[in-house]
Amino acid sequence: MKRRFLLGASALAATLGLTGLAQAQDLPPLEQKDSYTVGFAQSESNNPWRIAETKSFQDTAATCGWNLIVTDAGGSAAKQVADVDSMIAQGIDVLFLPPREESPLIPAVMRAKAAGIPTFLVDRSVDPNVAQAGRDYVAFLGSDFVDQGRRAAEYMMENFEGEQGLIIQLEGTTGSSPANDRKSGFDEAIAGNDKFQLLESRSGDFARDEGRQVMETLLQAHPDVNIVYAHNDEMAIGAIQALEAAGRKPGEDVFVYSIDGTRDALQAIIDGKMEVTVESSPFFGPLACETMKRYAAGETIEPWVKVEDRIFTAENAAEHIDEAY
Ligand code: GYE
Repeated sequence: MKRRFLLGASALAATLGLTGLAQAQDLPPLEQKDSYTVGFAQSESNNPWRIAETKSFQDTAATCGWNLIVTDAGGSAAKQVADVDSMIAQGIDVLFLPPREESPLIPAVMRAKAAGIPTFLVDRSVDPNVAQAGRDYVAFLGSDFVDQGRRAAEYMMENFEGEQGLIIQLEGTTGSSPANDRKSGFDEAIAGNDKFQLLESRSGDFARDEGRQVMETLLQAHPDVNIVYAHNDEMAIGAIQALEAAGRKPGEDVFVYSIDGTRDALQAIIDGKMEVTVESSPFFGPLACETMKRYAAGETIEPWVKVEDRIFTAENAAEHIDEAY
C-alpha cells in the first residue's frame, strides 16, 4: 500500500518535473574521509555545563579528524543563527548544533540542509512540528528531559518528610526544549498528589545569578516555600545562595532538587544543602564522533540517539565528584 503510494508520488513528481526537488528533500550525504571541517555553534559559555560541552568537542577533534570551528552565541538565538550562517559560508562538512531555543534556530537548520550540510542537534532540540530528525536534520543526540523532570519529582515524593511540600520551580531558558520538558515531566508527576503544591514557576534562564535573583524575589512572595525544583544546577546553586542570604537553611528547612551533575552541585549534596541532581551529561564529543562516522558509513541513524542518565544523591556524590565539571 505504502509502496504503491510512494511509486505514485514519484511518478507524479517526474510528470511535474519535480524529481530534483524530491531528491533535495533527502538528508545530505556525508562522504567517508580522513578529516572533516566541523562546526560546533555553542549557545553561550556562562556556565560550567556549556564550558564542559565545548571542551568535550575540542578534546574529540584530534582523535576524530576534525578541523573544528567553534562559535559562542553569548546567549542570543539571533547570534547563534548568524554563527551557523557564517559556518555554512565557510563550507563546513558537518554541523553540530545545540539550538538555544526550540523555534528561532529552525531557519538555521533548514539553511544547513539546503547547503548540503548534514546537521546533528546536540543536547537541545527544535520544535518537532516544524523540523524533524531524519528529514530536516540527521538526529538529535541527547537526554530524555521529560524523564529527568519526572525522576527529580519521584525522588522528591519518596524522600520529602514534611507534611506539605510547597514548591518553587526555577525554569530554564524560555522556549528551550530542556525547560519545556523538564517542566512537563515534573508537573505531570506531581499532579494529583495532594501533598505537593506548586507555588510558582519562573524562568532563571539556566543561569546562576538569575536563579539567585528570581529566588530572592519569589522568597518574599512565598516565605512558606520548603522545596525548590531547579531545571539545572547553576540555578539551584543560585537559589541556595538566596536562601542562605535570607537566613534559611537548605537541607533543613528547604529542600533543593535539581538536574545536571556539576561539581558545585555534587559538593552541595556532600555538604547537605541539596538533595539530588539527576544527571544530564555535557560530554557529547565522543558520541558526536561515533554518530557522524556511522552516518558517513551509510547507516541510517535513529532519530533520537539517547543518552542514559544517572542520579546523584548523598549516597554516591563523593564517589563521582572527581569526574564532575
Ligand atoms: O542542563 C543546562 C544547560 O541543554 C541539556 O543547558 C542542556 C542544558 C543543561 O545550560 O545546564
